[in-house]
Amino acid sequence: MWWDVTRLKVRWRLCPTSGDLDVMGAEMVKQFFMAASLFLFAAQFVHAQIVLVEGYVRGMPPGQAVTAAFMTLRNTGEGEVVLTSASSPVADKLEFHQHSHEGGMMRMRRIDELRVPAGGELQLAPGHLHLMLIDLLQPLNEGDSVPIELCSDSGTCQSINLKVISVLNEP
Ligand SMILES: [Cu+2]
Repeated sequence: MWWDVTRLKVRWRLCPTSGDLDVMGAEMVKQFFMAASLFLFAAQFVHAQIVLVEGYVRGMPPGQAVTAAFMTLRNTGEGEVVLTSASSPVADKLEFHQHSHEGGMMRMRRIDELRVPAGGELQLAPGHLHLMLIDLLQPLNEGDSVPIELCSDSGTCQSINLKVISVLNEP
């Protein structure tokens, strides 16, 4: 970044206007870059604003390849957070799903993103939105802690941990 400032200063010098402008211009450029870097620094924290209120992973009988996770996420920031992907070491693939009733049948379909409103909450609950864990790589036993990484469209990811609750003991 400072190299860029130096280069701009040199360019300014090539300008046919007076030397005073040269110094002032360079100072303005320097201040602009300092302000821009501060803004970028702050922007990274603006997106680290999702808090896990509660949640769990549904424990399934042995041999099941898929299960689901349910949770309440709170957005403590002032901007909407759009989650676009999730991953976990316990499953090959994680997808955001939505349940729907079609012709009396309960179906689910994959959705591209989850939107957590600014200052609000998003609920993932049985029969509604959920996080699907596909192709489980290990058995999930009651009480196990499952790390899950949630990533937003800004490229920021954050980790949460959810306990496994057996489908038999589900709240
Ligand atoms: Cu699903």
